[in-house]
Amino acid sequence: MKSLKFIVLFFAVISIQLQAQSPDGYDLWLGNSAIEVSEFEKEYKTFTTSVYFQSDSEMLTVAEQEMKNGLEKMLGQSLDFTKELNSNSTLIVAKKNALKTEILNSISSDFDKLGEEGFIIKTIKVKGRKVLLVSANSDNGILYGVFRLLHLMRTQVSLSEINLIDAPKVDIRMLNHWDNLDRTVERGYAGFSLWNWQKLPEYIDQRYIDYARANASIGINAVSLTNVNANALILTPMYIEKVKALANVFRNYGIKVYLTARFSAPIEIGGLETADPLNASVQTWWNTKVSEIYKEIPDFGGFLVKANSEGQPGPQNYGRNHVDGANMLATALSPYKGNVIWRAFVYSEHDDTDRAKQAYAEFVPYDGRFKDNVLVQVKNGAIDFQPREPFHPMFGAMEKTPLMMEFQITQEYTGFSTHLVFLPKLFEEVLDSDTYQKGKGSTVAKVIDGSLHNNKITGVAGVANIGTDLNWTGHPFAQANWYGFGRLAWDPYLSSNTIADEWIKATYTTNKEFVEPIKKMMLSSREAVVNYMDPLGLHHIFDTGHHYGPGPWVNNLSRPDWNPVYYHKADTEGIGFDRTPSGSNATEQYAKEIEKLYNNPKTIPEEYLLWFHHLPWDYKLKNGHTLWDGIALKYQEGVHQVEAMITTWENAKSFLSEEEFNEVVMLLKIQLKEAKWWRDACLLYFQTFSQRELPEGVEKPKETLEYYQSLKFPFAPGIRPRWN
Ligand code: BDP
Repeated sequence: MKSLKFIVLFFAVISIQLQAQSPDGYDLWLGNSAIEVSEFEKEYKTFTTSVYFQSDSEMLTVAEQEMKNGLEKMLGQSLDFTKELNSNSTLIVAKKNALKTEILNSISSDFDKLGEEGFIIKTIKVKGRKVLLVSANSDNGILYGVFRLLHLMRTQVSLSEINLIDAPKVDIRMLNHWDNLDRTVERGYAGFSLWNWQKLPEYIDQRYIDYARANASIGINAVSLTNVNANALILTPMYIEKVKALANVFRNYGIKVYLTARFSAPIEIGGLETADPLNASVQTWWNTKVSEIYKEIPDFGGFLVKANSEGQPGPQNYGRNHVDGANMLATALSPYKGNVIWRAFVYSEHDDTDRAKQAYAEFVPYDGRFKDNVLVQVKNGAIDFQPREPFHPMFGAMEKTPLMMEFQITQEYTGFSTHLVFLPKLFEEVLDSDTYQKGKGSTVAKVIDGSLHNNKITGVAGVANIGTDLNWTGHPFAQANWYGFGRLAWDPYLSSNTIADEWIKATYTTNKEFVEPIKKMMLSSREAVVNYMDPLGLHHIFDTGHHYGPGPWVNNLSRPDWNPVYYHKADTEGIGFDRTPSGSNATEQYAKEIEKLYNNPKTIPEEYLLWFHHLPWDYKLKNGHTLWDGIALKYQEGVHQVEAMITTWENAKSFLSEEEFNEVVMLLKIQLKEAKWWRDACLLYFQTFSQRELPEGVEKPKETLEYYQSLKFPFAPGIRPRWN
């Protein structure tokens, strides 16, 4: 009998564990199922015996529904939500203004730390009874508190003594969708655009709601819907109505909508002859356009603008500058408290100085001249979202301009949605970098959250990796990059370790035997991709156009700085881009401390070596290897790291459903094949210059260089379309 009971219990536990997973990945880290049986189950059930939820606004009604659904699914029982706060309440979710004095007295000072979006989750004593309280100053804060509470339970955190006060450190936490109106997604590897323009505004796809819920759960509060390579049609009444329908869905989840503004829109859809920002009729056109938008979308966020960059129109077409352009749009938006997010991703075909220096040269002289509602959006590095880049020198150079970080969540240069690469590790590295702008400790995170320069407005943007794929992001582990981006935008000081831990527990299981090795695999995956694509500071050696696979040999594109040979500069002497005073002197754009460190190959961190130095093939690395051997061994190490990832995943099989297991195993096997491709293609090509044998331990390439050079991928996803 006893053993029968045990067997029944054993299967009950197993079945609950299996249920806890969502094999198709649609539910993301939010889960949609019962939580694992745990030591805290009783505690959670006690706290949720009688729930009071203040739901006197649309957003709070949505939050209440989220909470009820979430709790009931997790706890596997229906719950009693009351309309009255009474002496039986075990969980109270209410804003400060709805709390009784007896509760308020014990926590009132906490509210000062919450601002508009923060929340408190705390166990308090009411008449000798333990009560769990979720509170905030605003509806938004409650919404975030609700999602955090659900997350804490899903990841099995004890609530019995909880005292969590959390508020975002950054104002605008934004996804940039590079989605075209025909639903293709530039650099998108997870299907088509979520925005079904054809059926909008009438048809509201459930995915819009699920998308908004996922974003709110990690604190994302802004989305720009359209490609930075913009189409002016989005600003016409027909599309504004569709945008309004999306904004109506997102509003209840605390998300504001932004649009990309094509600078030449006054000509293309306005019938003007010019888009000159200093022309009065152009300013009037934008003023009117903005007022039309706000009439429909009163909380419209503003415009994201790519101007005079890669062929996009901009103020320079009229002999004006970035300040003229940004301030003109800022003037139109400022009566409505809208913002201009002006991108600094510029490099010119008429400028033959090092591309890495151009954005700094173009923008830093304008520091202090932008209007208050302008943020300048800067990519994390000075070239273009490479697997590793030193931080962009603009982050240490503009005191009077709010600089918004632009990360790329979509994996344009890190193996598309095919490779498992945990990007928060990259984001963290950038945020932790010290600019030395105001002495030691002036990290990029402090520039971004405004604490270094006391900025009035702050922001972080990530180029989205989301599409119509059933699991949203293509690779199941690419969900962790969306998740991690949101968490870091909320708190740029979070560690990638914490983020990986949270994500694994919420998405799969809290079982240590699974969590620890998988976390290790995720945390090492970013270094793996650097090793098998771009070791020791190599960069931009991707094949043309699609950026899928290696193309270090490409040398025939119309602009020098589009060619990989421009970046690695390999010759019979050596390899690397000299950015010291003997070369382009890009190092002078950094603070003295860094400049000195980076100018010397002996003191520069070796991961940036060939970014800043052209060195002989026999140059001795810190580990005693020659540069040639070191490069080859790094490529090989990257391959080994992917092999280890496969072993880790295979060992975790018992925790996964068959679909979950198989999907990732197949992807990892492609990743391994492609890591070898990168290694072999790059080493064969660089060997034509180094004229040296591969060192011991590096596998011999299976194909010839000519073979790798002959590979073509005309239909690789995400290729930049000819949009105009
Ligand atoms: C590059 C992409 C290109 C984008 C551009 C940008 O290859 O598709 O349009 O950045 O950020 O990374 O504007």
